[in-house]
Amino acid sequence: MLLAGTMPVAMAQTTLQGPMSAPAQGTESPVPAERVLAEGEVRRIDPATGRVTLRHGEIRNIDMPPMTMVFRAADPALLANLKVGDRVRFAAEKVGANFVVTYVELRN
Ligand SMILES: [Cu+2]
Repeated sequence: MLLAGTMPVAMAQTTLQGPMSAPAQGTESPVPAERVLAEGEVRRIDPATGRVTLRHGEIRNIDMPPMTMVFRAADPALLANLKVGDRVRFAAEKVGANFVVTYVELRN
């Protein structure tokens, strides 16, 4: 996987998100331009099903107003360090009929 030729390219792309990213770029990248983080509070965790209930603020990338709802975790490991009452910042995406948490970090 660690081909010497591909590594610098991947790294360069991640650093190009700022002022330089706009004009020349086409539609080639399947990766979202930026990760939009929403704020939330953990209300319930169900490790067995990989689901987490969050009371969340506005989630701009999926046009969702604040509410309390259940998300599926993209990876159960995302829930491993969480406990009820934790305040978090997270990223969510709509996948089919489900809303999926793709990233979580604790917020103090
Ligand atoms: Cu919601």
